[in-house]
Amino acid sequence: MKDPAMSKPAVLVSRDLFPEVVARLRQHFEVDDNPADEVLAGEALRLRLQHRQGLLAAGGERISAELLAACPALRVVANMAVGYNNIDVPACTARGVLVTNTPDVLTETTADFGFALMMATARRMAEAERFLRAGLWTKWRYDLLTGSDVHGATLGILGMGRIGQAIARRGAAGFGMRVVYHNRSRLPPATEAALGAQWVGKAELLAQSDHLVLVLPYSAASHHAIGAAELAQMKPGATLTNIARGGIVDDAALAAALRAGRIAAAGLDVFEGEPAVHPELLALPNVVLTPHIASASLRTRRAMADLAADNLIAALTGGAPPTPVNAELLGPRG
Ligand code: 8YV
Repeated sequence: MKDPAMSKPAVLVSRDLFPEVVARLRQHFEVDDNPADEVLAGEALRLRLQHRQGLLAAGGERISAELLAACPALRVVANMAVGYNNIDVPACTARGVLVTNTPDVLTETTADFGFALMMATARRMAEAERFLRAGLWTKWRYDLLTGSDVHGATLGILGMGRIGQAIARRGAAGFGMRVVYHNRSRLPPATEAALGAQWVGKAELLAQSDHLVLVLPYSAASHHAIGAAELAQMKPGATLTNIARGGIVDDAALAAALRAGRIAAAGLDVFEGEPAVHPELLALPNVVLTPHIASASLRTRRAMADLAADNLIAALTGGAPPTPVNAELLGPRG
């Protein structure tokens, strides 16, 4: 019989992942992986996670207090994402379960995508491509698919963390945009000056932005931060881009505003109830839709997987996890 004291910790890798990363984990752990890439939730997740010490949560699995209660051996949840609204962090902390995330490695890639989605939205690129592929391009017209300018326009950013700041830099330095932002905590004046960004109240942000980009974390407080009332305060020709989380925008209210021409267009990488997409959004021409891929460059996804693995390995082998969320569980360091 195996001596349990000698056996490796057992971990679950919730979704199919880079084989090299799974192989590295196997050097340290008994790994239950998921090459079939089955989406694990509810009972299926509970059965796979029960009796395991670690989870590499690669697909935004929901980690609830109820699941934690059913998995008393669990010591660490390494989330392969910077956002961790899928995890009940206070419940994890109460049970001594360390939570880690993957900040920094995805900042520039995600900012690239946010800027690209905003540009595609302003310049109607998805609509233009559909038009061409449908064989509708038969002649030049002065107003064919005319959009709104990005250069020189006012870029509004709601949420000014690492990714928001990286988008601000692109707008100010690369496109001569005036950058306004709203965030609960204001940046230090020197950081604002370096970014060329000005703090404004939320109402001013809505009223002044030509292109509003959402980059704030999802929480009960940010649920429907953009709903009918907020959309009504935006400029009629404005665009709205959401690369943050579904649920920050009221998708039904957005669809109504787009249908009514209340704002010009929207670019959405995240949705309420994704991967389902509100049917009215799917039917509208003036919305660019992408399947939650803002961090999806191959290099960045590999860096995210590596960082999640580093966190899992450190947490279960007595090391210092590089990016803890509930760092208070680690006690004083250094
Ligand atoms: C992830 C993300 O791909 O990091 C995040 O918060 O939204 C994405 O980079 C996604 O969360 C995977 O579950």
